[in-house]
Amino acid sequence: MTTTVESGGAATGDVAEVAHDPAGPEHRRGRDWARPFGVGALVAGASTAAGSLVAAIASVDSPVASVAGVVIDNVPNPIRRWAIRTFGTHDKFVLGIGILVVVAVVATVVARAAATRRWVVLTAIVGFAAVGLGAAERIGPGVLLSAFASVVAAWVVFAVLLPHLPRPASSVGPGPDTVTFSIDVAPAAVPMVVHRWDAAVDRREFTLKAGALWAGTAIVGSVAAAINRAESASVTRARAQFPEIPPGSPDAAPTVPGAASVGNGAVPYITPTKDFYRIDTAFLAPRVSLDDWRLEITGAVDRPLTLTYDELLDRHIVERIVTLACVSNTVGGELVGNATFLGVPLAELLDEVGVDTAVGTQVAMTSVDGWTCGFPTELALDGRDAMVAIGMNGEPLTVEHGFPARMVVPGLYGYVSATKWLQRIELVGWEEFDGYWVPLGWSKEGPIKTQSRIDVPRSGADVPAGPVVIAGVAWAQHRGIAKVEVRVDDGVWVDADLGDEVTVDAWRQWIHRWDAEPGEHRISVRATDHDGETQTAERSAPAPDGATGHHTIVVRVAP
Ligand SMILES: Nc1nc2c(c(=O)[nH]1)N[C@H]1C(S)=C(S)[C@@H](COP(=O)(O)O)O[C@H]1N2
Ligand SMILES: [Mo]
Repeated sequence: MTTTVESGGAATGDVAEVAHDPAGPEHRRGRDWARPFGVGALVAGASTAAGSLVAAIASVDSPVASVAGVVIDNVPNPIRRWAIRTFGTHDKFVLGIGILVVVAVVATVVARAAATRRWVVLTAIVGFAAVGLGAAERIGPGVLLSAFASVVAAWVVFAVLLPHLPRPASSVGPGPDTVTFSIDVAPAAVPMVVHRWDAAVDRREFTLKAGALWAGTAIVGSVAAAINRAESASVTRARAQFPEIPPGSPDAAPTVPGAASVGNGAVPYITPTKDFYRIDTAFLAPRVSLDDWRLEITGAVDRPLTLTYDELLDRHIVERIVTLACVSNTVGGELVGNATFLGVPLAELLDEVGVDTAVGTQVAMTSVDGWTCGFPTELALDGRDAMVAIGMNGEPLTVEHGFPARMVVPGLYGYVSATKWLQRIELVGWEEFDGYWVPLGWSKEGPIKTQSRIDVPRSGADVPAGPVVIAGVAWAQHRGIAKVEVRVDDGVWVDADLGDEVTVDAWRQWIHRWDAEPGEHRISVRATDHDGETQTAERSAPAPDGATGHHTIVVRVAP
């Protein structure tokens, strides 16, 4: 910068601060939108690139992708049809561009206003971050980091370029190319400082800085795109190779009759993947490349085996409906979900390698990210549908749920069995090895406890007097649910109607029609499994082996 500061003579070096205004007369007419637009476009580009890079690394939706998702979900049908008709399969690309244009326009206005009111920038950035986060399907570290990266990028662009933006005419100093500034000095001498401003130099500086920022944006954006392409190459391949099981064959998932769902606002029988709870210790979900991935089966076995993805797919594939549950789920909590899983039966893999069952009494597993767990080998061989799963709800596993392969063992909590991003299965002695959570105070064995949950009405809801539907789910994986009962206040336990049982490995829905009387009421639920065991009322915390107690809600019935 060629700014020179000339003292009017009185100041002797105690200059505290120069009110700095290198923007020159040509930008002072209040009509120039070129530079604000230059800044606005860069803000849109840089923040999108930075957000996308972090999102790509974390395999979450970037803020722009989240907003696009919300738009797609909420756009009125006529507009949706018009967009598909007009843009065809490019509709999402056009939507992305549209979002960028909106951001650029808003940022342009902000940049212009910010010449005199710098707080506008902060407000706008906070606003953008709020919209991006508000649109996110689920807020986790990846989404937060991605939004943060966008914010930082926008802030950098503003910080670097705002000094070159036009100021309103009122701040114009005397003369065509000199500007007068006041400076604070101590002691109270009041000098005049002449700042020689050079329009050509300023233009060059603006152009250089903007060019550098665009170059950075392009690099960051290309890296993000490359990462996304790399993942989509693996996912595309997994999709292309996704096995099809003829419906009706014993390998196919059982069909879900309509009567498995009770409707009336209860959760869907099959949990959509995007709503499926996610629990793991991975700060960023590992992104596994199919080309590099191997599954090793080793330990106390006769013929250790290392499988590529293709080799795994070459084996016998089945699809089953299994309800996964997290040991950390509190009574009435949502860390439970039901999905169809497709994969290779674990028993057949163990048969192939030849397990020494006297020595290898534990199926120990390690994930790509170094997480471990283990469960008794006998449970892998007792006929249950334990599998190395590669598919969930008819698609390859998502990155969050363990792409490319995970373990699923019906009847066991996830922390002892459901290894995502599975890398190694090792047959070891029961005493020889403890999985990740065991030394941290969780039980070594983790059979799922019988549980039931009320989903409608919500606790604390106001309901009308008269007929009220109470409904929910109950689970006792691999034993199956035989009975669900509901109790209002201190009344008797009344049998609820059960949805069809699709498999003993999955939850069962239930519904009860209650004739509600005015006042505040407590509603409880309890389930009984096919072994005849009824859920205990005794409340216990999730640690060390799963919460117990009856889910109880309170509702107010209007008079
Ligand atoms: N690699 C890895 N796999 C893991 C975990 C983990 O932390 N890391 N958590 C387990 C736990 S505690 C549960 S409850 C299930 C959850 O699976 P989901 O996220 O697909 O619902 O994954 C299991 N598999
Ligand atoms: Mo869990």
